[in-house]
This record gives sequence, structure tokens and C-alpha cells, in this order.
Amino acid sequence: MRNTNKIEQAYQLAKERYAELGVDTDAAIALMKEVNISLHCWQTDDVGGCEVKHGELSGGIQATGNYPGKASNIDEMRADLEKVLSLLPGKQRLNLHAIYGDFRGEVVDRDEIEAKHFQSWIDWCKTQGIGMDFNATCFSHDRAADGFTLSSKNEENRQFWVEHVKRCRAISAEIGKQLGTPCVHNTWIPDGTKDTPVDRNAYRTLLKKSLDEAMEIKYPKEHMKDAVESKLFGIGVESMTVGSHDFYLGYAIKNDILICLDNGHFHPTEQVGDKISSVLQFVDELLLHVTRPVRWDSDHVVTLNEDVQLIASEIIRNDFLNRVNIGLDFFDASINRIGAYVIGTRAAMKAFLIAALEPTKDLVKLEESGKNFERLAMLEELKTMPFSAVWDYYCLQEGVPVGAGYIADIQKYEEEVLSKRQ
Ligand code: RNT
Ligand code: ZN
Repeated sequence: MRNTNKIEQAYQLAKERYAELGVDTDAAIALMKEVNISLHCWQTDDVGGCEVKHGELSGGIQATGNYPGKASNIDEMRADLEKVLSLLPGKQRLNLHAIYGDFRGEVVDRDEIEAKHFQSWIDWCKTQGIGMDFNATCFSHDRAADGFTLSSKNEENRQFWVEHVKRCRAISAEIGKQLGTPCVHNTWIPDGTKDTPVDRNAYRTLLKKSLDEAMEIKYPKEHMKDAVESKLFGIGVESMTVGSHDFYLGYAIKNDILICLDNGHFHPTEQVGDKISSVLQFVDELLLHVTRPVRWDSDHVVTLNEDVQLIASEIIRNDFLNRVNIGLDFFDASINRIGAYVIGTRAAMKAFLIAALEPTKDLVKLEESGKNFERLAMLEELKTMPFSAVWDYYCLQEGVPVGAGYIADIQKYEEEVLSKRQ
């Protein structure tokens, strides 16, 4: 009780300080209703999946670490995700990869999957009252062993992956239809070469052809939306990635679909936050994979850093929340996995709340009148405004642990549930 009072008192003081800058803290909190982050299911089990014939993780991505307690079946995944959801304010979505179907002991290859294999996930989302997004899984499979999928010169393999993506899109449409909120289907492929290739053009021509084939059937936008995810390089794929940013940006614009920007997929000095207002001049919507690259596309847990802050600020400043679908993409196997989700999702949400607490109009006025010292000064001062009092109050209102309070909850879950797993 005493704590609750302190949080409310701190909020009142913070509210007054922000009001002096013309910022309405209640409105900022209200805006958080529209920030619905899609939780990538693959942090539960280090991108393992539920297939009976389980392929080793491949495609130039890596989950490093062997912290005990990872989920090893759908029930454990759902229990973990429910724990995560219970520790987050606001409403999230689920982002599922195709390898996480409910296959019930049956060997179902990627070119055989159907909506029925995902029905129990759809039902689970219904019970949680959340939407769902979906991804084709074009890696960790024999037919991707040579490093090529949709751009493969092996026609049998190429067609196999086209069929997989086709099916994933049909499944996505069914998901969106049943849940009453569009399902974003993202296609990312690992295709590329370790060393300098000669026939770059042929691979890109094949990728374009495969995407055209896989996306031939159009679905209503209320049911599903297509996204394609670009990348600069992966481990073992350092010299050329077929699905580069130029390739997919062109493809997305030409075909009126979404481009997915993963902030681990660019040169380290490039900022995805800067790309948003460029790309949205030419496509209706974006998908984001918010992550934290450390020296490479390492997919560390998201923290509240300047990259994420710029992404959130650009979205809020320009009122782009209804054009940007926000997903997370990290997989850290070296720490408590539920903790990883909660830290990463909360960090991304904090970035949005901070963005919503900016007196943007006044800053633009300074900028337009050439008062650049004043602009920089205000941007610096804003960094140390009493944001945490607003965040804590938001968490309190939402009935989730305030501040570091979630640590104890996760420790308890580890003791009671995770430590008992094999
Ligand atoms: C890989 C891409 C891709 C994957 C997931 C598992 O570099 O970022 O989004 O991380 O599909
Ligand atoms: Zn990604």
C-alpha cells in the first residue's frame, strides 16, 4: 500500500514536470494501447521448433549459450509465454515460425503443413485475447543445406520452398480470419554465399521468380499481409546475400507488400530509425524486427539504447503506429529465457513511452527557426526527465510488476518450473 502511494506521488510530480513542457503524461500512457509488440516464439527454445524430424539450426543465425530450462514442447512454450505476458503491461501478439506446428508426433514436411497444424496455437491466442503473426521457416532443413532455398538453382529444392511459402501464406490468412486481426507473414531466407560469387544476377532472378510464384494467390488485407526481410550478411554467408535490402525494397514497392527491417541486418553505423520515413514514402506498411546486434547480427536481448529509441521516436513523431508492425527478433540462450523476453519487450515499450513524452511540436519549432543549440539542449534535458515515474505508474495501472519487481517473479518461476525440466 505504501509503495502504491509512493508510485502515485512520484507520478503526480512527474506529470507536473512534463506539463511544464506541454506534455500530457496521461495521453502518453493512453497511446501505449496502440503499441502491440509481436513476441517471437523462438526465444522460448533457441529457434529449435517442434518438428519430429528436427533440423539443426542453420542459415547463418546462431543461438549461443546453454542456460538450463528451455521449453522443449508446445505446452512448455505456452506456459512460458503466459508467464511472459503476465509480466508485461499492455497487449502483445504472438509471432510463430512454421516449425512450431502442433504436429503431434507426426512427420510433416515443410511442403505439407496445413492450417490444422496451427489450430491449437490459434485457439491459444484466442484464450489470451491476442493476435498472431507467422513466418515461413526456410532454414534448418536438408533442402537448405547447400545454403539456397527460394533462389536455389536446384529446381526441385526451389519448388519445395515455393510450396512451403505458399502454404505459410494460406495458413496466415486462416489465422487472421479466425482471430479477426491481420496476420503478418514474413519471409526471410538465408540464401547467399560465403565467398565471392560470379552469378549474383541469376540467384536474384530466381528469388524474384520464386516470390512471384509463392505470392500469386492474393488474400484480403484484413486476413494477412506479406512482408519480406532483407539482410546484409550471416555467419558463413559473408560475401553475398541474395535477399539484400535493395532487392527486397524494390520487390516490396513494386508488389505493394511490406518490407521488414531488422535492425541487426545493416551496416553497424546505419540506423533503422532513419529508414522509416524514407521507406514509408513508398510502401504502406512496415514490419520491424527489433533486436540488438553486438558486433554482428548476434540477436542479443533488446535494451533501451539509442537505436531502439530512434526507431520508437520516428514512429511516434510521425504518427506511424498504424503503419508499422512491431516484432522482436532475439534469441539469447545464455540467460533465463523468460527474463530475456521480459527485459527485451519492456525495453522496447519504454522506448515508445519515452517517445510519447516528447514535446515534438516545440522541438520542430526550434528546428524550423534555426535554433539548433536550443534543440540539442532540449533533447539532452529530455533524457533525464522523470520518465521512470511515468513508466512505473503505467505498470501499476496495468497490474504488472513495477520497476525491477519482475525479477523475483521470474526467479520463482525458474525455481518452481524451469529448474524441474530435463
Ligand atoms: C535472420 C532473420 C530472421 C530470423 C527469424 C528466426 O537473420 O533475422 O528474422 O531471425 O526468422
Ligand atoms: Zn529478423
